Amino acid sequence: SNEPFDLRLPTPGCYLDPEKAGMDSDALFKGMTEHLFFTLGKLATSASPHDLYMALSYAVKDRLMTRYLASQEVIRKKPQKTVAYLSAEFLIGPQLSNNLLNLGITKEAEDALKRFGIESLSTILEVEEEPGLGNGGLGRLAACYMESLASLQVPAVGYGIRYEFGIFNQLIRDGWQVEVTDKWLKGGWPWELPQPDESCFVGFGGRTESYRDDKGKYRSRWVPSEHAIGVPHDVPVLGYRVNTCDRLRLWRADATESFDFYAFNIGDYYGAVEEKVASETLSKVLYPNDGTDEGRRLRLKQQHFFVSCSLQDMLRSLEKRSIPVTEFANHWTVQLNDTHPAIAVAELMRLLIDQYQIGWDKAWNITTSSVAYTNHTLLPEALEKWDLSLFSDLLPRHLEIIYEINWRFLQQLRLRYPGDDKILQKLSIIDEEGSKSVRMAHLATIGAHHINGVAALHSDLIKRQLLPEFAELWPEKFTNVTNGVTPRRWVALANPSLSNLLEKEVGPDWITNMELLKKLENKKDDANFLQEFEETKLRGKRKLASFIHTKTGILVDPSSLFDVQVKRIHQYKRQHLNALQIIAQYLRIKNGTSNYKAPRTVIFGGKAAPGYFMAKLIIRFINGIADVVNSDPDMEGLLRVVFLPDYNVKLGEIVYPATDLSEQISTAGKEASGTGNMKFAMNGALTIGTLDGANVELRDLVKKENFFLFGKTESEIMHLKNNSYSPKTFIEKCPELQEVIRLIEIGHFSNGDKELFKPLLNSLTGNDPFFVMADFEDYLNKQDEVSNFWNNKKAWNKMALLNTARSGYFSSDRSIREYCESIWKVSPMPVEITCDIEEIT
Ligand code: B1H
Repeated sequence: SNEPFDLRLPTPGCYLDPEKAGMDSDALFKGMTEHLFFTLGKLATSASPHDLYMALSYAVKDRLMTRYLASQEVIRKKPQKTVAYLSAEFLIGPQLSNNLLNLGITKEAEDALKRFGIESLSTILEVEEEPGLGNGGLGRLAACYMESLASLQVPAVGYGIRYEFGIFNQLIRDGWQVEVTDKWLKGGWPWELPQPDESCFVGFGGRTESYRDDKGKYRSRWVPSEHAIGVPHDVPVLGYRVNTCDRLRLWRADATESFDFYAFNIGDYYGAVEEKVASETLSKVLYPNDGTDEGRRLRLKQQHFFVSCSLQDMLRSLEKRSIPVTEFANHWTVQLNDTHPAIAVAELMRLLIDQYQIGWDKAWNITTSSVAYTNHTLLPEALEKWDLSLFSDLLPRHLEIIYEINWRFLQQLRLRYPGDDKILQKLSIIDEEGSKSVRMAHLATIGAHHINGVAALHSDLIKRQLLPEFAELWPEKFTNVTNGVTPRRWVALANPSLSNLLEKEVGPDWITNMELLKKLENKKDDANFLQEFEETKLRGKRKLASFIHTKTGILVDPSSLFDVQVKRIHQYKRQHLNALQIIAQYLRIKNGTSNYKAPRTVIFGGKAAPGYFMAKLIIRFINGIADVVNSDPDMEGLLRVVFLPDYNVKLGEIVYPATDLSEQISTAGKEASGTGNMKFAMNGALTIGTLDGANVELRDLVKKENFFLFGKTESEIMHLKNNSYSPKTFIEKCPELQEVIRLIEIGHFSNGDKELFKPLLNSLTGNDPFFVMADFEDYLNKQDEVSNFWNNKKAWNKMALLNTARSGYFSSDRSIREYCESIWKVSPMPVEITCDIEEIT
């Protein structure tokens, strides 16, 4: 057409209107308009949902900046101890909804969106790509902790890696898991602030040499053969309705030189870019193993890369404020999220000694006063060990330092246990058996002032089984901090209808003081209230049902019992125990012996490590069962089985509010804590579970009559193990189990293929390493009890309500307070903001 094109520019908005501080819907609308136009180069008239997501996100990020800068200023002006949370994983999930909630401008954003013709915020939230920078519980815990730190107004930095590719996306093809690269940055990610001026150099390889310093003293120094540059990308982490905005500082690896000019000059163009390619692979991809240490060279490089950048960054922050580095421990408390960053012990020593010329004893004192270590697993396959040859190849100076730490430590042991060489061998950082290796858990334990487990049982097992001699040596170092999850994401955001009800009942403060939910106990016999409570659950179930239908084509009935197991697929988590139980129920329905007046929808979700054959076979097994069950008319209205592909944070937000029964069925003694159990309970699900990890504490809190307990205890499992456990004896005692096994054997769930599930059956009937057969019968009986309870809706709702009411302990605010008081010795530091922009510029 010949209509003249209107070229008037949108007027820039004011982000610091003293009255509204830019938080009203007009200002948001203006901010979005500007970002659409200037940042994204789009016209409002043709903007896609993704464009609008980007525009709104940029406008919201703008509104974080005052708090973000003010929070850093506070520390600069009035130095105070800051938490450095070092973690190879931060599974932060979608950012937009969380920032809107914490800023308190969700409603304003909805109004602004309406002016672009978008009626529901969810249309925009749905297109957000989540950064999958973690495997599972450990990475998600780090994210919950950062959110609680900010909400509690504690100065903190989360240090990690900006993986270009996060945890793979999972597809299900013919029942099998297929992994697809997670290109989360492809559409642009509006939440990060690259800070190239604060980049750091990191060395690798090469050799050490000795030299004489100006005082004539012999010293050692490292001459690396390779370098990379770490470029920090900061993600603001705003607390709930406070001014504290902490940050995640994620390092991206760059090459030191884009070209090797020598190679370039002699005409080797491809060789010239090779080094660049090699160093950029450093932050390329997250290792997807979740609990198996592969001992890969690139993984050790990643660990040293982000740890070195982070420690240099902390030391530099002292220099910038003219604080002597000897004061390090008064300004930084460094938490190691498992041993993945444990090289920090050696790297901090190296930086202090080699770069800052501080003597050994002083450096050791600084290191051990600032570093603490959280252990997250007892599983031997997850305990990191590095081959000595690989280690000395990559980090020769660190190995020298580790030898010195070890020598001094062993001297101490020799005094305490004269002539006991066994204990020296057992506790040494260097494992001398076979091909020698460096034990990272020992390095972390020796270098840390505190070691904590993540649930009471787990912390106890660390002392009794994992590191008993260390615990005897330093009893004061060992402690427990039971995990927690943030109620902002896992209740307020995920479950708005429950949140409204909670607010109506106990007031809005439950979001920051979950113990207030105890007041709900008064309502446990109030039929009307229980009805309303059930209604919130139904809303969640309808939403999940529609999601399931869209993603899998399976129709499920929202009034059936939603029985859910979502978590990484692992043999110790025993998804196959759940699967076997489904087969037993299927058989009962087939035989007409079922007590299933209680229709069930059993839902699974979770990724398997790409190289973990058994875990992948378990996914195939579940899908085989789902195919048979869902296509059998006899199962209609009684049983449905769903495997939800690509379980992640976003999907979790749909699943937790929709669950009636939470499956927490790991072999006792194997799950360090579990955190899904907490999210389910807060959202009013009942748990069927073993006495493992945090289940123990959950059951104590909600009281035993509100928890479906089954299975052998940790000590019973130990007893079986030490008395040549034989699964056969349990199978022989249980005819129903024999039937289940026979049905699998004849290929009933594999289109007649008798080979497909043989490895799984062989494992279960052979040595059954996770005691599935030993717990089967008890589990099946407990599931019957669950079904009976389900038919008494009033009793069920009461139990569910009591779970929500009593789950406040599992708020990550409580966990973080414990870390602050007993390990970090830091206190909150409120951030004041005036609307005078001069103040902060
Ligand atoms: C947990 C891991 C883990 N424990 C190695 N250990 C990894 C180990 O990629 N790796 O190399 C990744 C992850 N993750 C989990 O931590 C525990 O199994 C859970 O029980 C616990 O709740 C969670 C948080 O503490």
